[in-house]
Amino acid sequence: MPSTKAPIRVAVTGAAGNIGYAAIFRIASGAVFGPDQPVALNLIEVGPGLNALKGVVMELEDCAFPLLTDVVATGDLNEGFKDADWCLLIGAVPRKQGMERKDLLGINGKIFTGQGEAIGKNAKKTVKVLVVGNPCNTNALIALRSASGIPEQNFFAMTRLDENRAKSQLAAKSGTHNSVVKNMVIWGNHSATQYPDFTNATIGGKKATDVITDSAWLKETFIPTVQKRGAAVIEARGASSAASAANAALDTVRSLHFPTPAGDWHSVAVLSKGEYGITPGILFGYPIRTKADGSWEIVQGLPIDEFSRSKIKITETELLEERAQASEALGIKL
Ligand code: NAX
Repeated sequence: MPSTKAPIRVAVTGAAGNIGYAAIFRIASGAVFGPDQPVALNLIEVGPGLNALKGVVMELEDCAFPLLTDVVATGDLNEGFKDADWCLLIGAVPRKQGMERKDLLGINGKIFTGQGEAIGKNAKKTVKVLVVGNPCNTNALIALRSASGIPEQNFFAMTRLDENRAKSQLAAKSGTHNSVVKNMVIWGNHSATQYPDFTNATIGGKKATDVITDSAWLKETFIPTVQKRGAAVIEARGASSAASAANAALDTVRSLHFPTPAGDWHSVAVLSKGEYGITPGILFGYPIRTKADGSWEIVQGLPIDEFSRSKIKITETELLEERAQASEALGIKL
């Protein structure tokens, strides 16, 4: 019997790209919202991606997914974000050789300004927006500032891939399974300045620092391994993380849709209002708990030692620079 629930409509930009392709079939299969929740997909592409998207739509048809009620494939943002409950903003222009970060922020800034405006005009007022396309924290800030009528707490930037990478590294080092590694915060930016916080992490219910007593490894190997994991994957694969990035995007959506299990949290970047002393007005990676009513809160009161504080400062400084550079490139005050 088909479910009588109203479908959840998910808009995905860059839908024919590597991450998009790895994500949308799992959304359609029920792997994100559950086995009795119908879904509809609005797939958005540009340029040559639009042609590839025709093939993706054929493949979706060929899956005959029982939960998939509707597929819209378009290059038009108004059509693409129409009635969306969720927007996964994956498509972005990659940094090319010789391109300054400021140039990249300017180019992507224009894209995320347009997408934010179209989301404000067309999506449901309750829409939640997850930005994956890099530089994702600042792109999300630009989309948030451009989307009139959508609450600012509905904008997120993805740090979940970093969280998953960090958990996996701690599990390997401690000889445990990654499912028992919990309470991992990725503070700050999804970039090489991010701080994967081992001081608050737990392994099998114990402090990670009591299980892994090699403090030099935690400070000098673990942190850079997580920070530079994306580059290591590119080096090995000849292409950037795609399946693991799609998986992390879907983990993020699931973690924001369903209540967080007691005693744990998940990492995602949200608009800072000064929590943990961070400058307000940047999308900053925090520990988040999703409540039963679907709203979320930042976990408060975690101890931040001097080492952690110095790492958090570095990533905050980078995000403030990104905000200033994007503001300058776009000619607006973000
Ligand atoms: P691909 O180049 O494979 O795909 C990007 C797709 O987006 C292309 O099909 C392109 O036509 C489309 N596109 C570009 N501009 C668009 C626009 N304005 N509207 C709609 N579609 C548009 O890249 P992929 O490997 O899928 O990566 C996508 C983005 O994810 C990149 O910006 C990448 O840097 C970022 N990542 C973010 C991660 C994170 O943890 N936040 C990790 C993985 C990844 O590096």
